[in-house]
Amino acid sequence: MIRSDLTGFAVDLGGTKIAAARIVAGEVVVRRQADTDRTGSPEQQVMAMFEQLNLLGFKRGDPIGIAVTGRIDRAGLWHAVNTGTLTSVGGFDLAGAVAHDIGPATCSNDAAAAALAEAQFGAGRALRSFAYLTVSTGIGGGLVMDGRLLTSTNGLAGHVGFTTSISAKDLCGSGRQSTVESVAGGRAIAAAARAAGHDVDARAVCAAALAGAPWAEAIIARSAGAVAGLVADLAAILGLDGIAIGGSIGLSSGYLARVRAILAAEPMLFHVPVMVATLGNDAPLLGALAISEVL
Ligand code: BMX
Repeated sequence: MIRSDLTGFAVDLGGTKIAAARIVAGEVVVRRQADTDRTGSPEQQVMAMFEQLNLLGFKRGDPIGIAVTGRIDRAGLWHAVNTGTLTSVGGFDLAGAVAHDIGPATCSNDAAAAALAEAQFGAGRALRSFAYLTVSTGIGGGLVMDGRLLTSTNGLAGHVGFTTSISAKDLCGSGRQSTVESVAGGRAIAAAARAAGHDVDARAVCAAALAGAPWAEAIIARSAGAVAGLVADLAAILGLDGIAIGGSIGLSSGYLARVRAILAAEPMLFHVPVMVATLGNDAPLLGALAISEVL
């Protein structure tokens, strides 16, 4: 796949924001964003996608890719893994509804799409064993081995945020205890801030940590520590050549440096080059459009 061949539209529906873009010759030329209604029905989520696309000038039949938070199984059914993030999405025929309301489109997980884009056009180019991690509302991931995105029948492959962490102690919205996501993701960061008496979102906690506020530094250090542990675990499982970190928290100033510093304390064998996702917030959008060639 050549990046400049990508022309069309893409949607990235995350746990906090829904982004839509018009892509011309591999570049995002117009981008729109709105808040995700986390409690909305799946039908309402599809309508929200359609509204954003309409405003971008999308017409039925234009090439389009859709990436969403949550797993998409091989039958095209969409399920929240963390039911605290999307409260009303469980086994919905996303591919069918999109085909009916918007037009035929490939639907994929947001982090899997981003992983593919980073592997083909970004930080993972030329790496044989590559992973992408998004640190955003949740902790998502995609694994690309020998140029192939790892997929599974149930769509759970790559959901690395649902592995466990020694820094975690809470019950995750996935039903698992002590997951990486339950301590490191944006919702966990905001909850920890609330518990510390600061009713702010994860982005504000990142900014406060950067400015040196001790309460915020403690929360972000815990998140980065859990992500560094996950990186070392992935190194052990896959022998990674490199791992790119994206997502609104992962891309925030100082976050990657914290992950690298904590990873440096692990034995040498588990050190993996940790890179910034070079496509930034465009990665899931470009991947959503590119992935139709793969799935
Ligand atoms: C969660 C999970 C993943 C997703 C990841 C990042 C849900 C609803 N989401 O681990 O499918 O890839 O979050 O997504 O179960 P985001 O919401 O942070 O963009």
